[in-house]
Amino acid sequence: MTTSSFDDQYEQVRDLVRSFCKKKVRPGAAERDRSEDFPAEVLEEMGQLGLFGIFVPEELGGAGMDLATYLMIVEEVACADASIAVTISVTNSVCCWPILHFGSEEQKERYLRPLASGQVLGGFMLTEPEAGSDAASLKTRYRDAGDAYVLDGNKAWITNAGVAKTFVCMATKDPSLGAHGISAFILDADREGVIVNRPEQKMGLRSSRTAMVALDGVRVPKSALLGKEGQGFSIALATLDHSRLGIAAQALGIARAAMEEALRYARDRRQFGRPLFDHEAIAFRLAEMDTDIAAARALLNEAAQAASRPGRHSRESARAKLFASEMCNRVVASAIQIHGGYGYSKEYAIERLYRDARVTTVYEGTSEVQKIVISRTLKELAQSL
Ligand code: COS
Repeated sequence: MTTSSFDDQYEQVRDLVRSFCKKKVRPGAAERDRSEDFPAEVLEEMGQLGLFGIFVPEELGGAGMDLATYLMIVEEVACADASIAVTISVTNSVCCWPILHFGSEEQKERYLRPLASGQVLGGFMLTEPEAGSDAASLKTRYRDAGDAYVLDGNKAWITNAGVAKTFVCMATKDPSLGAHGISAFILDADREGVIVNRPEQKMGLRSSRTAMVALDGVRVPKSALLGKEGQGFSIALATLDHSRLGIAAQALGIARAAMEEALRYARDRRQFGRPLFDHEAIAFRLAEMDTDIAAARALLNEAAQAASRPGRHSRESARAKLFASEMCNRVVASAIQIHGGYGYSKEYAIERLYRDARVTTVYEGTSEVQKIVISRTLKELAQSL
């Protein structure tokens, strides 16, 4: 494909997703935030548009699009409803992506087709009650039972739990082996012993589902092993290097929505005889927000380019996720400030955006974890000087 036909395709997809979001996603976002209703119907339509198998090749039923297009889609959807964006990004990034990159041909054929069609949602089970940032200390065990593996343990903060059918799940053969004892499995949620707790009551992203999942003697066939035995932690971290870009894109989308709300308010609200926009304190704050958003976009583009080349891109992904998520929280806080007292009211969309933004510096690796990842690469760099 030539560059211009590629650009044309990118713009066509963006226009399609933007117009879908305007008609079908944004209008119900505030109500879903209140009711915590899971948007099954909207997601079904998004599945028909191919938004759940964005990188899955066309021959496996996916949309066969590239990373830049994926990030643009997540940003557009997050700008309309961040809860829906996370449901999409989790299915694409932490479920389809590792199956596509580490799965056997049989696993790809069996799992990617239904995921890409949108009939089946996906998820990722790494975090546990006692293993958050220190993911390698996970305790969910697997044992070899001859013709099957048997999984036992508890997984926490599992996005799409209760609504997804396919999970990539990390478990250890023996916690004393550390990272090297961990293997990855493809887990069907309807297997006996998979027990989904009641959904978490969250501050934001309230119409996305998150729950704790207990694995009680869950038997999975030997063919459920993803990659090689002992490769699970590496698969998890490579997946996170990739998926953190989706969270950066989600943060950009939320920040863009906050910027739009702030601009509208600054245009329409008058104080001291003129629109807020004509007060330098407000105009300069808007200028800083605009610059912050543009800087996050530039870092995300750089990280997406690095991710499209062979080799690890941990530092670039961590930088993009760190900056975009912190930026998003700064921008929504500024937008609240511009709204004054009205920003504190549920009557205004900015109140939801403020809550939705908060988790972006926490999930898929806290800002502190991103700094660990970046500073480790800097240490290697320092040693090579
Ligand atoms: N890609 C592939 N493999 C990687 C990797 C990457 N980006 N980073 C590390 N690995 C491999 C390492 O090569 C190492 O294997 P070797 O010993 O054979 O070299 C192994 O994985 C362990 O790596 P490391 O020693 O760096 O692991 P740590 O326990 O120190 O990891 C961090 C530390 C903080 C980076 C990791 O635990 C992490 O990212 N935590 C956050 C988890 C997270 O984001 N959770 C959210 C889940 S989704 S809501």
